[in-house]
Amino acid sequence: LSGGNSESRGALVVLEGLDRSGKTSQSSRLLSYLEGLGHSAELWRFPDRSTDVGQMISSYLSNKSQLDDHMIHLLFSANRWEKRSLMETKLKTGTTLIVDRYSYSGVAFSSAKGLGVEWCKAPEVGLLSPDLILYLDIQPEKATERGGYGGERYEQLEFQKKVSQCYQVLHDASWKIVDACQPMKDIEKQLQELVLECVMTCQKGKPPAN
Ligand code: DGP
Ligand code: NA
Ligand code: NA
Repeated sequence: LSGGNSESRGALVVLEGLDRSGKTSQSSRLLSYLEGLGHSAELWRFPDRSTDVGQMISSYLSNKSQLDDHMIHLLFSANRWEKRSLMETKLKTGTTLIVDRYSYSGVAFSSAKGLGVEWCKAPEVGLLSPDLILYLDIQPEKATERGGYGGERYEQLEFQKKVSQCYQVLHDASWKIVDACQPMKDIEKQLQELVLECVMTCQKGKPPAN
């Protein structure tokens, strides 16, 4: 059974973690894995820098523009909202989405600047809820050792320490925490098992969280 079954839907799988935690390379490995098994899957990432809003975000991240903390928070959120209906269509028609960062980055990075957590969460309400949240767990000090940061606005140890603390406050028992300091192959294996189980459950028609 595949996309033709109206009960069958794709899974919304989100990867979260600090900068340099390995989300991006693990996301593309997951995509190859699912495709290799014959599943319909796509790799998405937020911020999606290809849109007009995404370009404003990109310019802010590369320090080419300065924006009020609240405003950039809302732009990141808008960037998720502008993809919401396409996201819903893909999931409904049976495509699994592996998403590199989502609302949790929004809340963790902005609350790390001192904005209130509840204020940060508000614009995210109504976006689709993930079926699975994978957190690639790494100490901020360890992350900095990984070939250095690319020089974007948030890629600084002191700030990443705050983001790490904010993620600790955010996550609940449903998140799957994966130790990002294990050998790459071991991380890959653990992620594959978690994602495959989730994909199979969604295929069987488990109702979406919202
Ligand atoms: P990436 O393209 O995954 O390297 O993300 C770019 C940077 O933006 C990274 O430091 C994480 C941060 N970021 C991602 N999403 C959000 C968000 O919604 N709000 C804020 N404030 N920062 C975010
Ligand atoms: Na980054
Ligand atoms: Na990334």
